[in-house]
Amino acid sequence: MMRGVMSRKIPQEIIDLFEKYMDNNVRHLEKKEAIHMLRSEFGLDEDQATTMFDTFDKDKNGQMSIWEFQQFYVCMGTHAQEVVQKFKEIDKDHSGKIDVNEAKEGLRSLKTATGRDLDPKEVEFFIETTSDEQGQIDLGAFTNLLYRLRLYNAPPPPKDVKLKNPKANENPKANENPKANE
Ligand SMILES: [Ca+2]
Ligand SMILES: [Ca+2]
Repeated sequence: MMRGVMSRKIPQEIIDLFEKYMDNNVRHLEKKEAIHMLRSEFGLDEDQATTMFDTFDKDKNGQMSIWEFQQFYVCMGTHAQEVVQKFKEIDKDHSGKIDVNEAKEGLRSLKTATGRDLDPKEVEFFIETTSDEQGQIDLGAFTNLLYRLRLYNAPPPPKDVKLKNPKANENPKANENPKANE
């Protein structure tokens, strides 16, 4: 019973860092303090820190709670600046969001956990699973994408594998294999 409680505890390094910027014993930072923290601890500039704050202020109350900070820390950690830089590189027209074309181009420069390039099929998969209904990827979704990629250690898909084609069932040749009709 106690163990379950323990495992949900926030790691000490995260608490220590957060508490350096906390007033009193309230476990949240006002926007201004949070941005100050993001700048001094993670080397972000004002704009980048503001974007990060807005991205991770999940409940949009203008404060960063220690839970929100933990999310930031786990997703971005010391890579925050790198991630923002990468996002800007890929967002070629500086619209603040990555559209499908920018993503197709940009994701080719990203690596998986094992250090290989993404296969075009995987690029499509990651775009589909990351973008919003308008097919756009914002900085928050992008950080999430990079986080997933850091854990993604699957082998490259075989070259001759065909993606599932819904029309395959209409192909009469499928009936050549009797088992297909079971
Ligand atoms: Ca908040
Ligand atoms: Ca764009």
